[in-house]
Amino acid sequence: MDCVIIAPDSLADLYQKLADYQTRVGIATVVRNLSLIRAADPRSNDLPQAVRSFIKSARDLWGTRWAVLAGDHDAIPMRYARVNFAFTLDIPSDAYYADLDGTWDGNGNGIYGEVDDSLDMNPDLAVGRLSSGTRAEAQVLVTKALRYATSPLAPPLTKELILAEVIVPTNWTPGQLISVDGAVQGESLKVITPACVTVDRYYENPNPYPGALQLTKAAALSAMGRGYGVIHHVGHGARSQLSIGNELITMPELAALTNGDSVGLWVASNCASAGADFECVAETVVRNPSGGALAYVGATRDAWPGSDEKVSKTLMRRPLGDAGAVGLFRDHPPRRSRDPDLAMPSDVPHRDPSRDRAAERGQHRRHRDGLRRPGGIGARGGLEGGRGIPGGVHERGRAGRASVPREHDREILPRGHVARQGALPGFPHGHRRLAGSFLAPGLRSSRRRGR
Ligand SMILES: [Ca+2]
Ligand SMILES: [Ca+2]
Ligand SMILES: [Ca+2]
Repeated sequence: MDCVIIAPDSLADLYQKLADYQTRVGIATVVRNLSLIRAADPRSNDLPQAVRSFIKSARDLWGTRWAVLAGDHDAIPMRYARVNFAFTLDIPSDAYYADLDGTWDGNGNGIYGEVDDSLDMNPDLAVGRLSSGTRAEAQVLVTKALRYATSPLAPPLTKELILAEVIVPTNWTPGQLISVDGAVQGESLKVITPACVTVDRYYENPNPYPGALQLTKAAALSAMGRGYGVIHHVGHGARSQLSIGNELITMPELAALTNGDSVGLWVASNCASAGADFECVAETVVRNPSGGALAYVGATRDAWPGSDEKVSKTLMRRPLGDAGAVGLFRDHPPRRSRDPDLAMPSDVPHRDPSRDRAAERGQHRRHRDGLRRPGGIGARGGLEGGRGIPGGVHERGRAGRASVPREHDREILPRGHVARQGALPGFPHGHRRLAGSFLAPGLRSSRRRGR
């Protein structure tokens, strides 16, 4: 069995259509109901463990190469694993289902992903998520995947869109010194596209890059609505927003995209936009019945400019480099997490530890002490996860246990509300943007820019 689709009982019949198609075209695929998987494995401590045991059995007994989690986080939870960073963080990830070595809780204390748990972190099969909460959403995902597989539109396959803003400083205005420009990553993505691909680039700071166009929200939405085979966003992000220069694109705006069958893969180099433990940007665009995205690769929590670029480039080199197109359920060979190219956030070389400890922890404390608001964005542990499967939401990142909203768990504020600026290189995409949101109004910096 090449592929297993694990689905909540209420959605299994819909995903059976996808399995039937896959099987017909030579990728033997089976749908397994969640309740049966759980009932067959009473010794597992919880549902994620039972699902992972099933995937491991499929891999061992059938040689399964792809596993699809065909439900939202509520039905098939991501595993939260612990990250020790400036502070301890528990980050949700589907990498738990892709790395099948050990238990992810080697010391047996119920906390997953600790250093003491000795994770291998090398994916053993490809895992993606078709994040559907309702039958209507599942129907959209199945329909889009089948239409893409059976009658793809040719033009978008050779069109790539790169949207990149200045990352540091977050409040950048023309003329100001730039520490980290997403356009640099944009250019490095451009040069690895195959010769047959036309790349449209919109940069907040386009002047140094011949051929690049001025990034604005209107230009970005218009381009997204035209439809591309691959769309990159390099910048700040949040669960429910994408930052475009000094503007924000919201989920309702993404839900209103009408690019029809001109759908493709979105690759997010931003914070938290695939935070599927909430309603997120990734889910919004793949669930859009009138367009949006076919698939989305992004972070569930913080993303980091350095590691992000390497993850995105690796992803693009494989599907586009050897086949010329992103194929449904295409395999992306595992990549070792200890690869120095994929540094953990704490390994990003140009971070400032003193800032971490003082500023960040202080922010965290303020946040924890009651300035929380519902909704908002997540953070991500920038590390490879399993492999994205077009047609679904894929979450990169290590994972954590308790769903404790941090300061990342809130919306990005428009730039005018950012209290501090001048973040350091290595700061996650979206983090600094949030600083103002958990300062009490009276503490808000006078340096804010009212743009
Ligand atoms: Ca543990
Ligand atoms: Ca492994
Ligand atoms: Ca969700």
